[in-house]
Amino acid sequence: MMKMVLAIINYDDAQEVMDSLTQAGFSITKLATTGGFLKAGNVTVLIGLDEQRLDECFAVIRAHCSSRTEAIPATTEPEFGFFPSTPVQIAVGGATVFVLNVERFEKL
Ligand code: 2BA
Repeated sequence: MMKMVLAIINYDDAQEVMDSLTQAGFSITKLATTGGFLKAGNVTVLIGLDEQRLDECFAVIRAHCSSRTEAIPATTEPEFGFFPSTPVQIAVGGATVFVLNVERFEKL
């Protein structure tokens, strides 16, 4: 049965992930996307594949997406004046992966 993997990947990891997926013989489509929280560019990769290759696909993504923390400036309220903001640590990297069932697949 065919599946669609939708992988949201940190911009810095995306090129390596895509190169490795292509090298492993997966067909992929890259979408330039933006995270709602950080409002920074990330990459969503669409991968249509047979479900038997799902584990292999996850292994390739996992191998090239390292989870790490990054400091982002906390938002300050203007009415309190211009105090330097304390950075907040958030987790970046890794991948957010959805697997969807494909009802029909045709190349026309
Ligand atoms: P962003 O929305 O820009 O989120 C980037 C990172 O910020 C998240 O990493 C998480 O560590 C943190 N974060 C997000 N929302 C937060 C909140 N309300 N409070 C505190 N920290 C928050 P990830 O969870 O690894 O997500 C990476 C990117 O994957 C997200 O970028 C978003 O584009 C996408 N994503 C994650 N979960 C999703 C979901 N359930 N549906 C659709 N897209 C999702």
